[in-house]
Amino acid sequence: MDKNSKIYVAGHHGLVGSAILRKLNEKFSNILVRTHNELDLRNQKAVEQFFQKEQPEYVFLAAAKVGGIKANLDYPASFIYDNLMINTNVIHAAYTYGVKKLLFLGSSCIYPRDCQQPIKEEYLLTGPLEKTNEPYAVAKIAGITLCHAYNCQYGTNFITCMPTNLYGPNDNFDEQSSHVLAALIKKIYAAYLLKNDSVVIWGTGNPYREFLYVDDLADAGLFLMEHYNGNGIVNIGTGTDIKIIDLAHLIKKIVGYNGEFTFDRTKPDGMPRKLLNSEIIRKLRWKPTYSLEEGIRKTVAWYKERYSKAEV
Ligand code: GFB
Repeated sequence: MDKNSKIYVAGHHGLVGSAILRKLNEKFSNILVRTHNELDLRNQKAVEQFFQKEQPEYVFLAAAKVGGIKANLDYPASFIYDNLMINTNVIHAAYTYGVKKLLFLGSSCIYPRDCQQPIKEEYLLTGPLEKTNEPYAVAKIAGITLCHAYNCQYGTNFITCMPTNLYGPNDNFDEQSSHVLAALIKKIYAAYLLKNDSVVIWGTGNPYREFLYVDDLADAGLFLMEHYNGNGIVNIGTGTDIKIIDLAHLIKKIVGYNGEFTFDRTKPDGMPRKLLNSEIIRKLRWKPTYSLEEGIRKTVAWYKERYSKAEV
């Protein structure tokens, strides 16, 4: 990619897309974006017309219907339908209109629920998926398979990466539909402001999760777009994970909250662990910049600035 390459960022308002846009704005001057209202990526005709008119050279496919464990349980049909349509329409249009390179962003939930840890890319489809996010995972696996099949049949250059759990500015902080780190920031900060005695943690607090600050993901995505050409999926993680209850205590320390934690065991734990093996991207000489504590401090600062007391 050079400075004037025409680059389309699909999903630029979301956690990942907005981070990729920030990163690209540092180096490139011809970046294309469309809001959901301007272009519904589930509509094949609209996507074809957009690609025909704009002829992007590079595509970052960060658009997706995303959400935490409860959102996946509440809306399984939306998670599989929306993501299948988005992935299929954008990948096919990218082929039809000659996109030079496309980066497809998957998710660590594509791997089998009980596979060996840390998870290597080769473990894909070697066992049953985690039930709580199977529809979403199947749509992401379909997206990976689409990219690989188009590369084989049509000679396209559509690369695929699998980030671990992500967090950072522009995340979804809605208590019901968000992922755990954003949800805990919202709940713990609200309890701090309102001087509540305790904060509820869903499940047992015993699962482990690996968290990558979203600006590191954006840096990795641009790195792969510029330096990686291949049909293998590439994991993007930090290499360390943390127990959910210990994550809650870390956020509690950063926010300055002094209350306690209680557990709502009616909520599911999901995968017991999903620590990625990121050796492939490490061997390509990429590694993350932010520690978990640094990333949480930056996210809490962003959250405090963005959300007044009235909205907590
Ligand atoms: O982040 P999360 O919603 O999704 O939940 P997954 C991670 C763990 O945190 C689960 C626990 O064990 C939750 O029970 N948890 C504790 C909470 N308190 C909370 C809370 O207040 N809110 C939330 N949301 N969780 C997602 C997939 O799985 O991983 C997505 O559902 C995607 O589709 C994403 O793949 C990367 O990490 O379990």
